[in-house]
Amino acid sequence: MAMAGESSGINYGDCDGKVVGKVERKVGLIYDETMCKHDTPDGEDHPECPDRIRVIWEMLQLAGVSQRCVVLGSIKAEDKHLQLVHTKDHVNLVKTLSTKQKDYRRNKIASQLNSIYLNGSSSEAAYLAAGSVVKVAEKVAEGELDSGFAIVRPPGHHAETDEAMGFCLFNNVAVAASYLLNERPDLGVKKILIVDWDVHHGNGTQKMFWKDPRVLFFSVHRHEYGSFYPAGDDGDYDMVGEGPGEGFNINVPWDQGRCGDADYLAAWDHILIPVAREFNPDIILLSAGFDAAIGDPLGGCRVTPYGYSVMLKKLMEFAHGKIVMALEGGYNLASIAKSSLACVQVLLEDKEVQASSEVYPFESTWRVIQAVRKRLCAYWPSLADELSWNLVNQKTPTPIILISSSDSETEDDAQGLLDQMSKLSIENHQVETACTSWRADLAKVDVWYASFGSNMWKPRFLCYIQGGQVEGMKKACVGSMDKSPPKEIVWETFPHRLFFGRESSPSWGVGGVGFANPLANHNDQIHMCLYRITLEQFNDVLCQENGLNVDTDLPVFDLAALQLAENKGAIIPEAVSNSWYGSVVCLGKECDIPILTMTCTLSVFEKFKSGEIPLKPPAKAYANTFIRGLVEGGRFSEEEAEAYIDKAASTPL
Ligand code: X5A
Ligand code: ZN
Repeated sequence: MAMAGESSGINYGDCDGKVVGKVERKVGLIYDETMCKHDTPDGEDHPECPDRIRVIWEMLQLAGVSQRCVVLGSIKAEDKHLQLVHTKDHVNLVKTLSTKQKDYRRNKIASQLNSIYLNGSSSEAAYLAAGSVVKVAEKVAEGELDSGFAIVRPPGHHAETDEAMGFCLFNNVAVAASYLLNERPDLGVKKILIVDWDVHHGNGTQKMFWKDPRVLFFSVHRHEYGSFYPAGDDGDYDMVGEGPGEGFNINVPWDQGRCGDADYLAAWDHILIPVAREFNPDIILLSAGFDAAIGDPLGGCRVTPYGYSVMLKKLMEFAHGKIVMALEGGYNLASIAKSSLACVQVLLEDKEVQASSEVYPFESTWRVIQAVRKRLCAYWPSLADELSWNLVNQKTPTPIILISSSDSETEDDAQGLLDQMSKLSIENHQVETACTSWRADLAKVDVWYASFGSNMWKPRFLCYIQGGQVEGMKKACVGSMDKSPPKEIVWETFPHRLFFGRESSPSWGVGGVGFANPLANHNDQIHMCLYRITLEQFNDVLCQENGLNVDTDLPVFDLAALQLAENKGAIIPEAVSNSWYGSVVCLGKECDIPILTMTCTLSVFEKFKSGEIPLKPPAKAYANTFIRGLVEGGRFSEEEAEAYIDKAASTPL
């Protein structure tokens, strides 16, 4: 097992002086097939589908994890507990749904609500979902369990005091929080931290504890200036609570999709964790939606199971690890099953979390984090310090978890199940349509991709379009989604500097990597091979050149970026801003079509110039591809090509 005691924080039972070895934590689980009966009335597909909780449960069983947990029976919530946060009318409405004789009556009710469907079993499922979260919370608060996960549906965090919305009928987590605070003073829970990592804002929960300082509500979500569901200003960072609750409501509103582990962990490290340390909760309730997961058809973000497990692990240092997870959203069956498994494994403390440093938050992430810190630092002094320049300009650790070989076998089995499950999933189809829509638009626009490096050699460049691996390449390229060859190829010379830096490249191994000076200089000459391709293909080339997956649901370099690059001469697309070729430079136009190349950013160029990053001559195999490209392209004789490369490699900047 990859498990070194020191950093894992496991209960070693050594608090009374004797080391008794690892004591497994008691983790409670509730799952009940009855909650699967809540479904669309006439069987149409809907992302919030019964299989969501089924696949999570099956995954936990298949991985042998549920067997190590305490499995509890579900239970219906009591009306008086629901009424701690909901009106009598709302509770009655949900209660009487099942007594309605006909679907059309329920359909009428549902049609008056925002994003709600109802059938004859919705009421029972809603009562079971809320009651089950209350039950797990009670057991964790009592100390009978260390932590727990209520695998429930319908979800809860959008449900408001008097209104069902956003697939939510009762606000399960809010009912549980209010139950602990108001009905069970004997349990001594005085301060509750609610963490809502569902990709949507927890508008219902926010309102229910708006003026309550006993509940610190933290929600991180896509906001996009109020355009993302549930649209409006409620999820903005200046919504901090009111009266005695002022400062006890924290929103981290992403202003773009695509956020991933690095972005979420930056919000953890620079907002949530320092605040949690000050707040010092007695228990943590987690609105655990998995719709920020990579592959989610509604969320568009890219949090991995590792990301979730690190976020959870970081929360376990508080409240003696008393954490109650309640499922909220999450609509890609494979993603939610894997993410749930990763989380339960963290609750069981059987994985060690380690940091590496390969992925960075977006620039906009730092902007949002700084705005939140500034708005809330009056209440939480630990947010007052300015984040260091180094931090916001440089890398943030990416989490990885060491998985032992025995673990990965189970994961392989689980993968098999997931493969089967994903065939049943309607979401896959939706993912595909979301991913392909931008492609159609960008496929209509042509650009020249100007290559000054190994891509001047045509067979090498074709790998980026058609996929494959040529001589000397370390690994195969997947190619572009559009495999049509370049429409035209021309050669041109530009007033930029060719130089070599860095140690090695993933495709060529050890040896310098070629760059063009991002700025023009009339004493310099760089020889370029221009391929006329579509803007869609250019995106895929840009991704492959920077080691990103081409299968992105948003373009890295869209029409707006093209416009900016044309006007300003260069732009740094956010998704590649920390990569080697992080800057897209527009060198002008040819036949009215913009000429684009990719190179290092100006700030990296400055570091080469100052010597902070050393120049490195190209390795022989790498240099040969330049020469081959220049010669086979008819630009130079072999001697001329060699002289050109030698000069670029030996002249200081
Ligand atoms: C719980 C949850 C999402 C509602 C989206 C409505 N709800 N378009 O994820
Ligand atoms: Zn959601």
